[in-house]
Parts: sequence; C-alpha cells; structure tokens
Amino acid sequence: MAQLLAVSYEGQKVYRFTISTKEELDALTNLKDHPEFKFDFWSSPKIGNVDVKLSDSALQFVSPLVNNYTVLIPDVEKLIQEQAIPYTPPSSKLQTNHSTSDLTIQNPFFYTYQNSSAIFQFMDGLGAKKDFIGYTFKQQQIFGYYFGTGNKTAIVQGGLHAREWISPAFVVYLAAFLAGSSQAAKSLLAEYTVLLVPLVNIDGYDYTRRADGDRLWRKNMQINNDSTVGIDLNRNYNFKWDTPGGASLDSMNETYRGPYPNAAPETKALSEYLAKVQNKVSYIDIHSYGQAFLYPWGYTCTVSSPDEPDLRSSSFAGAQAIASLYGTFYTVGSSCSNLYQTSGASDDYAYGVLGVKYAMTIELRDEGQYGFLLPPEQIIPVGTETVAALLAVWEYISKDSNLTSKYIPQTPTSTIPPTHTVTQSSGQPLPVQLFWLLFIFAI
Ligand code: 0X9
Ligand code: ZN
Repeated sequence: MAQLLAVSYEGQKVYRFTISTKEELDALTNLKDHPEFKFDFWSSPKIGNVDVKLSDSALQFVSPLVNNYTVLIPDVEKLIQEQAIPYTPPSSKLQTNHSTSDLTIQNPFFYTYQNSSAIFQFMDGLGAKKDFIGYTFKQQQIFGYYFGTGNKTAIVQGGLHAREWISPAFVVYLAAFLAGSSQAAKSLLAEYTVLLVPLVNIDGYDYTRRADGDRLWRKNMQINNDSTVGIDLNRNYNFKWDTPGGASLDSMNETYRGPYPNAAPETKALSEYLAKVQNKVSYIDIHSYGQAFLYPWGYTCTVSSPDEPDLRSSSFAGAQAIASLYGTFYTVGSSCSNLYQTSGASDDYAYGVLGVKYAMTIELRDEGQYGFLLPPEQIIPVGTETVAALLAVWEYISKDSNLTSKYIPQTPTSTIPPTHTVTQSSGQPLPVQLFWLLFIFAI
C-alpha cells in the first residue's frame, strides 16, 4: 500500500554531477547551505561523482557551474512509494530445491523491508544469545546477538544511518544464514563467535517508516540544545572527533558531529559495550550505498593505517567473492582516499581505540541507480553476495598469524560535556543565581 509520508519529495530528482575541477567543486560545495533551496547531498562533494537530490527549480543554480551531469533518479517520491511494496517472486523461482532449514533463500521475510519490531522478533527467534547494549535517545533497547563458539570475535553492525534500509536487512539476513544448517556456517562458527548488532539507530529507522516521518532521514532523533534534531552517529565516535573538515559543526546538517564525542546515547552505548567484548578480530559496519570496502583511516588522507596491506587484501578477497557471484563491482580503499574525509566514524574508532585490526565499513548496493531506495527484490541477492564476501574476509583473517593491530590504540579523551552546556539558562555564574534565589526566599 502506498505510504503517505509527511515529508514529500514530489518534484525532486537525484542528479549525478561529475566534478572535474577545483572551481566546480567549490561552486557545488558553496550551494550546500543555500538559504532557499535544499541541496541534499547523497554523497559528499569531491572530485568525481557527486549525487545530489534537488528540485528542478534548484538545478538552475548548479547547471551553469558544473559542466557534466545526468539524472540518476527522475522521481524520488515515486521510488519511495514503490519501495514500500513487497517483492513477489515469479513462481518459477519458487521451484528450486533448497533445504527447509535454510532461513535465507525464499524466505518471504526478506521480500520486503521490515519494521524494527519485526527485525528484533525475527532475531529473537533464531536461538542466539541476546545481550542488551544500551538505550537509544527515545529509550528503545539496542541488542546484540551472539552466534557460534569460536575464540575469535567478529562484529557486524547495521542501521547506524536511518535511511540505509538495506543495512539492517542484510545483518538480519546474515543472522539467518548463521542460524541455518549449512556447512559453511557451521565451520565458520567453530572458529568465530559472531556478534551481530542488527539495528543501532532504531529511533531514526522508525522515523523513516512512519506516516508522519521522513524516508530520507539519516541521523538519530536526539533533540539538540538549539532544538534542532539529530546527531550523525557516524561522526560522533570518540576518536579524532574534532578533526577539521571531517564533519559538520552545524546542528541542522546531515553530518552534524554533535556537541562532544559520545553525546549521542547510541554511540556511547556501543562504544562502552564493545570495549568490554573480548578477542575482537574484526568489526564491520554495514552502510549503503556505493559498493565499496572502506577501511581506516577516514579522518586523514595523509597517513595510511599501519595495517593497510592486510586491510586492503582482505577487502579485495571480499570484493572478489562478490564479483564472482553476480558480477557486482565493489571498489576497495581507505575511507578518506576512496570516499572523503570523515572524523568520529565507527571504523576509525574500532581500529584506533578498540584496537580491532580488521575494522571496515562496507557500502552495499547500489551505485546510485536507486541509492538509498534500493528495491526490496534486491535484499536476497545483496544478502547472498555479501555473506559470500564476509566469508572470504574471515577466511583471510583465519590465515593471518598475527591478529594484533600494528597501531597502538589511543585512550579516548574525556567525553564530559563542555561546561557551557551545563551552565544555567540565564548564562550567569552559579553564585549570582544563588544570590537571587536567597533574595527571593528572603522577601
Ligand atoms: O559517511 C559515512 O558515514 C559513510 N558513508 S554513508 O553514505 N553510508 O553515510 C562512510 C563511512 C566510512 N568510514 C569512514 N569514513 N571512516
Ligand atoms: Zn551510512
């Protein structure tokens, strides 16, 4: 059924601008904070392809400045409506043999994007050990699920960004694979304990699905001090948090870093929880879109991480596994050089503070044809190819005789809010306020 969202994207398109000069880049970047027209950047401004959602009336500001552009998504609102319709497989596809204990292929659960309660209900039914991680801003419970008995811990996390629906869908698909009876799952789980956190930003995800919500919301749902809403959870981690150019300082912005590291309860809860998890060998944060394997560093392009050779090779193993199934092409590289500079992101934190050697972000399908609005019929193919990728990454890790990162983990700096946020609303020092209080009582 068509869903009517309060935020309508009628008349909006996604354009791909191909930026080839610094002048073009500056011109496009300057439009980011246009007072009248909202330029919604689906990918960050850089030399190369930049995807931006805007209305036709706003295009007049860009077209004279940027030579090359194409329309990626001609009707955003139409696609939003279509994406809510569950996939119905052709009957021919239902005839193939498969084990009844296989919970992935042909499971109608994966014909559509599920809501958060359905996601947790499905996860609860898989018989994994469940652990409470912490609360979201709206007091919803974030859970982790443990599969396997191996002595290497592999973490896979989904749903940090609200609008990237394929991310939690994939982590649940992976859970179904791990709970199934395949030999591949069994041998993996003899060597690894896999910790899955299927949906971190539950509040944001719910908001993208609500009738009065916004399908393209990215941040959490925290009310900021200035009454704006949301912190970008992937800019709020406590590692190189205040690197210039790595995140936005503007609370209205999609990539708002928050007032201080771990200001978002979701980031804080995950950071504290993961610090206590033992024998962590890999941390994989699942996002969309762009088809890329990314690894530290994100906060800088000038130094490469000391484990770059292994990070690159393990990522290549993953990318190759994906390509060999359906030919889906993934790029491989450090977050900063392959994508753009970002500070306070989860993978840098896992690598830089938690000391996890194989810290990565995977940007799932697609390359921009549907972007965040990936049709539900792609959930199972994405699930199949990405499970193959992770198996290849973990196989690479199994052969690594030294799982200790070459980087010496940094102790996080304090996350105590800056004093001005706890100053009384009048802005006057406490003794002055006490004076007035006593004065009032006295009269
Ligand atoms: O910008 C992000 O947070 C991620 N891309 S997304 O389009 N899903 O928002 C990429 C994060 C990659 N990791 C680092 N840059 N450290
Ligand atoms: Zn993301």
